[in-house]
Amino acid sequence: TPFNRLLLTGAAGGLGKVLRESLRPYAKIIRLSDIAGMEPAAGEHEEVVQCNLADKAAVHALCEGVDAIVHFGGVSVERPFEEILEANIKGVFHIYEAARKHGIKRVIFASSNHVIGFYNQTEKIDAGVARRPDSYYGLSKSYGEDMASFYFDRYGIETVSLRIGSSFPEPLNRRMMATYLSYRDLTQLIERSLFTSNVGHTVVYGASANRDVWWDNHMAAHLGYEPQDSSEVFREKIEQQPPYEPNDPALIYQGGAFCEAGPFED
Ligand code: 15L
Repeated sequence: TPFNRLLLTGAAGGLGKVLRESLRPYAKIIRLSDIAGMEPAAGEHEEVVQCNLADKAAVHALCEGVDAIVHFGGVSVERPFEEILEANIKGVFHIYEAARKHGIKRVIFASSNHVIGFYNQTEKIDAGVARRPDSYYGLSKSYGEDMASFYFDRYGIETVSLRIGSSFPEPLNRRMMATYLSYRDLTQLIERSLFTSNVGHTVVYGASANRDVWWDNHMAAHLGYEPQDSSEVFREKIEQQPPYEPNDPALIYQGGAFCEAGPFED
């Protein structure tokens, strides 16, 4: 196993629970962290550390002795700005500062399709387009990508930013037929992101080999990501759902319902 110790943040989350198991082959020890409680360590190969990403000193301690960071922690849906600021914006800064201090050379950042959510579903975009964040959540992921870019240019810390579509056991609605990313394909993306050399700051879209394609990954070809799954196997089931109304953002925008979240009044 090439990595001695991987840090996985957000280990109590939907994807964190999956990655806790599926990343096991890639490191001798996985250090698991979350603000929420987690299942206790299942053996010598796990370390469980509860940690608030907004707490700089705690994040610095968390990163001690770590070889690479898989950063899936933070708020994963639209919320008032103040909450996003703590967990996602301060959180990602603390992660990169800790990476710098501890000499950690590689970060895998769970970005999101919501950094480009206001593109129309009729547009096919690559990783080079201007971002069009659809929410405070999307803005925080956009900021995280800029943080990754800065820490590479300034300090040589490499990042792969995964613009994840919709990673669930199966697509939950018609929009997710295009954005679906299976757990198996997510795991492959992380494996490629950990083991490909000279990634600099690479941005890659996280979707399976679905029929309808909004995203073009030619700029991340060096990762060699080859999705194995497709949402097609769920089509019959999903098409039993009523069609969207013509003005539903889930039919218009890549980011779907995030495009109409808020405003949040005090
Ligand atoms: C995300 O970024 C969210 O974390 C996830 O819960 C889904 O809503 C996903 O995007 C999506 O766009 O489907």
